[in-house]
Amino acid sequence: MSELIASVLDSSERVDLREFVDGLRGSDRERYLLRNDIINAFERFCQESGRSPDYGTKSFLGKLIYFTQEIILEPESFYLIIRPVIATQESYRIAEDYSVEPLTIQQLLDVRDRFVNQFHPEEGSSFAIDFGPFYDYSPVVHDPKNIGKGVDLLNRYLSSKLFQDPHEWQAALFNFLSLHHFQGMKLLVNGRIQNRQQLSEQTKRAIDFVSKLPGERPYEEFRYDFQDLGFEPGWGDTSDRVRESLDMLDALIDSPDPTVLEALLSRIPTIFTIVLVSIHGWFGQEGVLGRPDTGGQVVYVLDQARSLEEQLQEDLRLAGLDGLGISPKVIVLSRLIPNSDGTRCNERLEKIYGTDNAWVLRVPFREYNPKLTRDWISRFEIWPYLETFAIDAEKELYAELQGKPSLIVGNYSDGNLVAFLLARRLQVTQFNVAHALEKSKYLFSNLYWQDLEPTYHFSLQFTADLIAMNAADCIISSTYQEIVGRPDSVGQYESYDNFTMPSLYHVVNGIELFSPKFNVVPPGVNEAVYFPYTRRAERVPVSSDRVRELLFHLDDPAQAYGQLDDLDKRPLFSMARLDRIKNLTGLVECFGRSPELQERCNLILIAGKLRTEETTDNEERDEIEKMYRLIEQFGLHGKIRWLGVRLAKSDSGEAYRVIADLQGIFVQPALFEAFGLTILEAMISGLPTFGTQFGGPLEIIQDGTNGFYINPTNLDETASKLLTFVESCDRDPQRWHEISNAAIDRVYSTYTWSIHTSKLLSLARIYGFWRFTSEENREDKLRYIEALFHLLYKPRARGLLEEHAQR
Ligand code: UDP
Ligand code: LCN
Repeated sequence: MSELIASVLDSSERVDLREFVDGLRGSDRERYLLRNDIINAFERFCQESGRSPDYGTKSFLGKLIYFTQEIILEPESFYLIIRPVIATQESYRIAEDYSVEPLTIQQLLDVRDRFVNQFHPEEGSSFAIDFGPFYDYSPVVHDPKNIGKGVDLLNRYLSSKLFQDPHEWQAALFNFLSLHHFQGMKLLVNGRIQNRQQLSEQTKRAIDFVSKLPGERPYEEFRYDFQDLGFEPGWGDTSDRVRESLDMLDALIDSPDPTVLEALLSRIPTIFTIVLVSIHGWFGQEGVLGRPDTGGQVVYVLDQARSLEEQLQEDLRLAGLDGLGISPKVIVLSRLIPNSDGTRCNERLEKIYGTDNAWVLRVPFREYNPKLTRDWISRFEIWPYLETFAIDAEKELYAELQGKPSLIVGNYSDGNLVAFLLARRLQVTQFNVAHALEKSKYLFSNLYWQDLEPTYHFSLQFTADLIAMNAADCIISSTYQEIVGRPDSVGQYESYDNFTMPSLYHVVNGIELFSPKFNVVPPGVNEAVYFPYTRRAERVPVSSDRVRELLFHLDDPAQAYGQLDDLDKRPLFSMARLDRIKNLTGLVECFGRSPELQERCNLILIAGKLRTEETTDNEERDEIEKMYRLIEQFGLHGKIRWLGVRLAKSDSGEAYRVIADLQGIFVQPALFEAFGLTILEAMISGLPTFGTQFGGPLEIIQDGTNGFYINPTNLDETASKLLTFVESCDRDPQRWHEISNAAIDRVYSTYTWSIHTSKLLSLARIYGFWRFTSEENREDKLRYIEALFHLLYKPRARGLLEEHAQR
């Protein structure tokens, strides 16, 4: 990259760079520009200076700007933070005389501190958090495009260990297989096999034995002969399946290979009970979606719990265990909210619909401050209550499971922290799902953390994130971009690689992005609720009528604001929680600024609430006020309809379909969207979807093929993209169908829960084995993590608790 900088500086483009940077300065001598600002400014610069149309892409400067993520302007010099390839970063100081100097991470963090006036070396250096050394013992992915396929690397690594060091690693495999039992029942290998040598010999004998049996002989019929050979249940339900499994074991011992390792580990029954930790918000099955902090994560976890139970049942049947009375159990661990506002969040246990043995288990926060802890608490305020929650939850889980779970999956920063605390105490495999890392959602959230602290408490959240993501055995991400972004944008996990929390700490190596712990496993969509509008036979006409009435006609001020003047216009539809980042108000403004769009379309929004008195959430209140302001400002009466309702699940599915009946369009205008389940729901329903280009939708949608990207920070451009599509559909109705069909195909081919869960369970078994074989190596990292928890997290959490007591 330094060559590219040299090419700019050694050519006539040096003057262009000076001109561009001077233009950025404007009247401010000091400025901090992020990617979106830089790109917009450079486009403006090219236009205003009358440069040729291809200057932006062909010039050295254009190329340099393409790689530049941040520019920090100081009075005399400036800094370029460049991302030459995914997951790598370089930074340079360019002085007034155009000399160039590379910066170390530590120097860059100091520059950032200086920018916010928090660089005070005379008072001592900053506390540096560095996880780098703890990853030295584990394998790393080399090619950034393989990031997120960690399990492939892990299988290769583990099988090469078996090959290179057969004594030690076969012994590890033998110990692993001997360890398993479920509620007192021994599984897989019994005491008749004493060591790796005997395991190899007995495997061959057992293969010989089952080979002589008829293929479909049920396992129960030869269980006792098999036990004499040293093998217990778990290898298969029929002689064929048992033989297949033992063949894999035999092959793995004699000639280890990653494919066989993966196939064997994925089928041996090591997972029976799973705990999914999802704490904040209102975790329930009815009447909760759209409330603050209550959206896609609840949908994701409930659908995942159902699907996991189903897949585990199938796996245990194939392993020959269901006939022995072994059945799976899935528990969603959440928070019990005593003042439950008409929901079931005050119930300790709630069965998950459509399952045999999946439950929501709710554990209350301890009542340090009953005024607060009896009510819903914003996810930004939850931190002081989590450690004791984990302690109490552990007891409740033991009571429910009569033992410890096989796997704990955390969700979001709070759930992941609790998953870490539980997994550490119980010595269980820990998986993390981020859903949304707030660090990327709120720009400058770390640099200005002190200003934001009273509202967001990011110092606690980011510390919790660092703790949980480093402790996790495996991180499940919904997209590749969630980990390391795209060639031109930083990933959500990548943003934890290095950052400063001025005056609190410097993170010089926050997460190893090349670690095999990262795996992309996208979620699915509940296909019983969300399905294409064309499947008329599965739709219930009275429900369609009721939802249509609600969306377009119902005159009830408690539920709807605004009546539409012209019902023949094409509906633009959106549904989201009313938080700032969801940016529904941005969509209203975009619509308001485009009379042409208003000419052709109505705007219909489903957004939680209509009245500020009904909410205790700050952002929700601000957004409600802003929405009314914008409707007035742009005179949108008669053109917009805002529904403050919480739809039943089936009605929300029908809402998308009713809009699709009218050849409408779904718009997701979030300033940042980690993944975006509404995008999947809209697409599978057959709605052409315009999704934000910031975050997950960028990977779900293929622009122009099965949907479109929008830049919600550029409202006029967004309006014009919508208008172009609407006009093309008006001219040629086939255009709408083309995108609609492609959207449906995209979801069915890539985003289903059955693909998700079979992958997740396979990972749980493989990472469980890795954990078992690397136990000693992990201890040093976990001790470091505990130090951060006790010395950094807990004192701050205690401070927040005291603050709560003052309220
Ligand atoms: N949802 C809903 N009613 C609302 C708002 C949202 O039913 O008023 C549902 C929506 O159908 C989707 C989920 O909540 O299933 C939102 O998920 P998404 O991933 O889009 O966003 P999140 O709210 O998790 O940030
Ligand atoms: C949270 C979010 O903000 C969404 O982007 C995701 O789709 C949802 O969780 C489910 O992972």
